Amino acid sequence: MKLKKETVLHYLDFDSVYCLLSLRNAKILADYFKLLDVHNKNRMNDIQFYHFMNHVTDLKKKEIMMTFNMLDWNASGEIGFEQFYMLVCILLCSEYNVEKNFISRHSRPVFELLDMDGGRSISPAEFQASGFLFNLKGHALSKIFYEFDVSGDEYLNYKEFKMFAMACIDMQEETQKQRK
Ligand SMILES: [Ca+2]
Ligand SMILES: [Ca+2]
Repeated sequence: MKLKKETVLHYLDFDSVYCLLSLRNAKILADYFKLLDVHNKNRMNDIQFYHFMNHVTDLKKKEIMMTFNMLDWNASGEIGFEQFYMLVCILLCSEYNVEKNFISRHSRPVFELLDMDGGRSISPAEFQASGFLFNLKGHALSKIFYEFDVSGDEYLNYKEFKMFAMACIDMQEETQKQRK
């Protein structure tokens, strides 16, 4: 996943260590969310979401809709600002190549995001399907999965996922070294 050039998101001041926006910038994003929220419901539906994502990212329709379904975990057909905020932080992480930082800093919300069926564990299919959000691909993904599935039941529970999230700190440092 990549952000398109010169989107509104590029004007936000992003803390790439904590993978969060400053309070002031979170407020700016909240105002932006209100602008997109043409129905004045404090919510965003899948169509609005599609247009926003299509405008700022290179994701295909299928991936955009999958992202929406992940964020809309209770299948209400809408997402709120909290989910939108998290999504924007993930988008900015991919822009600054700190996706793994995000996973390590926010392991609980990421776990819940990836656990699409809400079964409190991540299946290989869920892990594979959501890899595009964090720019984790194919072979590397399944290698990671089986490395951290310590119990060998072909699911990552939160404890196992947390170990992966912690290992992400080292993986992030590796990535940064390679980029230098
Ligand atoms: Ca699951
Ligand atoms: Ca397991």
